[in-house]
Amino acid sequence: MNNYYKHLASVDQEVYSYVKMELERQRNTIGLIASENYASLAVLEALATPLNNKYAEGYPNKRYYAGNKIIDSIESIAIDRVKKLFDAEHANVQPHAGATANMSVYLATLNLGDKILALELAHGGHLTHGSNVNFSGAAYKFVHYHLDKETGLIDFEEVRKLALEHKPKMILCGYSAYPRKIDFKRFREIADEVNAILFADIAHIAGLVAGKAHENPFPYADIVSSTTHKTLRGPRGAIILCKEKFAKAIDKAVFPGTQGGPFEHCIAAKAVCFKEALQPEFKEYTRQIVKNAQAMAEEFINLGYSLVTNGTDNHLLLVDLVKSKLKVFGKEAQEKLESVGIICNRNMVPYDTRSPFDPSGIRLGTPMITTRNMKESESRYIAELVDKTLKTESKTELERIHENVLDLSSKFPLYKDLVL
Ligand code: DSN
Repeated sequence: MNNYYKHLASVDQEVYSYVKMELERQRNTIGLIASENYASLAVLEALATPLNNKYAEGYPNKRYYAGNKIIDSIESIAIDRVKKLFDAEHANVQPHAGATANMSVYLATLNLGDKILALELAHGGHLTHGSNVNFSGAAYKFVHYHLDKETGLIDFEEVRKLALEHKPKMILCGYSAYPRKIDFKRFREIADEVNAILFADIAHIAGLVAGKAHENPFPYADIVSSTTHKTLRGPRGAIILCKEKFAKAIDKAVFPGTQGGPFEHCIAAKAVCFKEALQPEFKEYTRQIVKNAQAMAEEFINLGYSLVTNGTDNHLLLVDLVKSKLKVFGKEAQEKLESVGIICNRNMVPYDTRSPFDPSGIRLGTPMITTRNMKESESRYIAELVDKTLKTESKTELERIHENVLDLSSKFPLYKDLVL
């Protein structure tokens, strides 16, 4: 069979060999990072096209450079598909990343220093939701709501109280480490009480929303942002969806507000991803993501672990290692798991008393193993492997677990047609 990357291999052996190594790493490990996925070869092929070469500042039929008729068709297809997927009135498919998408949303709707009510980062929020080491925290005045200390759920009483007290111009929902469904209607009611814009950042759950395994933020939200590479399983990049009344301001804030030329090869790959997500199989895929996460959560609970909110409704679980009475915490747990080929990330848990560098928890997600066709039994088995890894000190035992991981990985092959 032909080498998939034969030109790369002949021009740059150094980069090619790292690509090969990374492919092998992905094939031989169990990926549990809740924000990652394996894009299809169709998506990857769209990324590696001559569309990369074109400058197309502006929007379809309103470009600043010549030669954009075909590019216009591609971007228009992406826009039409994503509007259909999320039942959105308007879509901008140009944001290069989730962070620039959020920056554009703020720029389009707020003045510097305006107030935004959002979830605290340490409780599952995101850097662009007002962290003081991020542009958002420097440019806007964030007030943060929290999760309930007992249940780990969004404390709507606090959200309402803070909204009434601070009268924010925007209320933000949508998170990076929240294992439960988001009640968009409830947020809308609070936003209406104080006349705030409701902004949902659904980067983590976009695939679940597209597959109808989670409620759509529309019609409740005014504006929705998302990355395209997480549960949505597309190329790296982002989108902004909004109600028609924000369309002009959003488009202006993306270009020329925060970005220059759009990455049209990424936009083509987004179009492919939206097509894939519109298929009935994608619905099945997203339902299986949730079933796998729930099976994994159940197994952890049976093994005596404490999970934030005691389970999950979506694609991720947050294991509280301190409450689970383990002797390893976030940093060591992440490293130990990597040593046996299980890849996850350390994570703060609500009201964490440890540092972000070595927090109390680990975050585990099932989008990647589900893409590899693993089901509930494999999800339970992975929980057992995680448990054994975290509890043993024996080198031989860790080597045995690594063998189990390699064996499981080989039974669920990745990118079979990709021959390097
Ligand atoms: N880095 C992403 C995550 O892991 O949730 C958020 O941007």
